Amino acid sequence: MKPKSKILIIAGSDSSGGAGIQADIKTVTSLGSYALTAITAVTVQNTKCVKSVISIPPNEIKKQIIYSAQDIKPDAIKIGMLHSKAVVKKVLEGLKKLEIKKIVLDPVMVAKGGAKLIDQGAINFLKKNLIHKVSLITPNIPEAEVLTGMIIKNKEDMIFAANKLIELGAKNVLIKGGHLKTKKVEDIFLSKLDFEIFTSERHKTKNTHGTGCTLSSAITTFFSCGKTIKNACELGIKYVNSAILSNPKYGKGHGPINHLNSIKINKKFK
Ligand code: PXL
Repeated sequence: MKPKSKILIIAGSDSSGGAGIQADIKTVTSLGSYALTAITAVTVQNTKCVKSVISIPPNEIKKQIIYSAQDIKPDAIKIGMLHSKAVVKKVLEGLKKLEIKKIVLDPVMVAKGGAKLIDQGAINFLKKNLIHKVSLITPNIPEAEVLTGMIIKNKEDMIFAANKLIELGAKNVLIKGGHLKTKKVEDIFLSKLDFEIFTSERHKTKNTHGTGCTLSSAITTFFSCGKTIKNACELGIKYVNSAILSNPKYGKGHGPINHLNSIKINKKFK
């Protein structure tokens, strides 16, 4: 099988393998595309907590983006953890050189165990300078609250927040409803011309580490292959739900999901 498309992933490393760039690469690969990367930070963590975070020098991040992607031209870009204003700035400089149109931004802020992965300067700068340049932004509820300055308690608040993000310049918004205590999970998709609520079953498990990274990478992969951004969101949500359902129950904390759920393993390798 040949890769269907090429995706550049700009994100941080998660040593436990469940989130961050590891989740991104596994997702892109499992969905049949080729992943190239620019690593923004290295985290030391397991399923229970984040021990430490170190930054990659911002100019090295820009160089990874340009040097790799000018040689192997990506069809789309997924952006994850950008922890400082200097990093956001250099990523923007890198993106300007590449001129790729399909970009999905997951505004990563906090790890599952509560560790902060971004500083306030980066949030302000990202709001002003990055949101309007990407095709889609995929905040969860706490991230949407930070970006809009409002409290989100229900579906109506989610829709209001999505409108606020469109006012801020976002082209397409997917606010993920997993953090609300509703029976079903409702994700809100909004653009200037379109609105959709994607409803999924809520699976009772603590093993949801990396769902945000996985979803945004899955959406980027489907989008890169020619699906509309809305359809890519719907397909990405389905992939994440199957990955949660078949999670391998690894680790003592918030375990990873099963990125391989889309692959039928060749019997010869069993
Ligand atoms: O799930 C958000 C996330 C993104 N990027 C990195 C992470 C995490 C969560 O742990 O470690 C590198």
